[in-house]
Amino acid sequence: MLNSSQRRAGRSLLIQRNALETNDIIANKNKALFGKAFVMNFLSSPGSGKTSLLESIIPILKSDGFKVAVIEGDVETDLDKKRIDKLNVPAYQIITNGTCHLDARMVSGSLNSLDINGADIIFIENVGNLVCPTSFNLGEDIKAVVLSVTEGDDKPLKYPAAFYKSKVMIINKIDLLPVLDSDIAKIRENALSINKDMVIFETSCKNNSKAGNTYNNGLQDFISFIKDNVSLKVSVFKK
Ligand SMILES: Nc1nc2c(ncn2[C@@H]2O[C@H](COP(=O)(O)OP(=O)(O)OP(=O)(O)O)[C@@H](O)[C@H]2O)c(=O)[nH]1
Ligand SMILES: [Mg+2]
Repeated sequence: MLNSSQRRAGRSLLIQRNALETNDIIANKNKALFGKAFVMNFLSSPGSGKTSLLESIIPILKSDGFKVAVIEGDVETDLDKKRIDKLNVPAYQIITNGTCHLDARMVSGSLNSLDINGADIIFIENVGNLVCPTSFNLGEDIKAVVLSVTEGDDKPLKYPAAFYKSKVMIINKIDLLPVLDSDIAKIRENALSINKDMVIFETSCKNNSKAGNTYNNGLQDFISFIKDNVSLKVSVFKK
């Protein structure tokens, strides 16, 4: 016989399971609406560089002829959308009013206003948080986790779901490595111990050429990965 707190815990688990099942149903509808567009859902801690990555890669994708749209998620502001607006691509800001993640219903609502007609790529920037966003499928093709080198080598071990569920990891802010004791090899090793198939890129969104730095900023490799996935999505969509 269950006591009252066990019954309460059971009810709460049931509610959570129903919420996730409902979320999955809406996510599948989103996926259908996304059509042939390749959709990437960016997860990360606050400030790892999700918006900066978009600012760095979208102009290149645009000039290569790709049609891009962006769905921004933020707890409180539309500051990120304002940054994306400067790139002249369709963008929509979801403000969650305190909720720590995007869910499929919020993304579904954004599709009433956002022009995704003919889009090749839709980027979704989730709320900065390495925990809650991992539980909610939005209808994306892949999740991409961004980890900046300032956050510490141990983060894949401490927040495993974000790394387990992401097909790709972008290790960002590599321009800062000379002033940190961060170990890229350790970040890679820890991430691969959680997800052995993870594709990993090392990037910098800062143009330090004036400072005489000669590192490869890694963005071209990441862009090639996105383009390959656009082609793959189109070929699967045609079948
Ligand atoms: N040095 C360096 N700074 C970076 C890099 N990428 C982003 N930044 C800086 O990091 C800060 C946060 O970048 P954002 O792009 O706003 O990060 P975000 O992940 O979108 O942040 P939230 O949306 O608040 O979660 C800004 O001051 C950026 O200029 C990088 O590659 N190198
Ligand atoms: Mg941002």
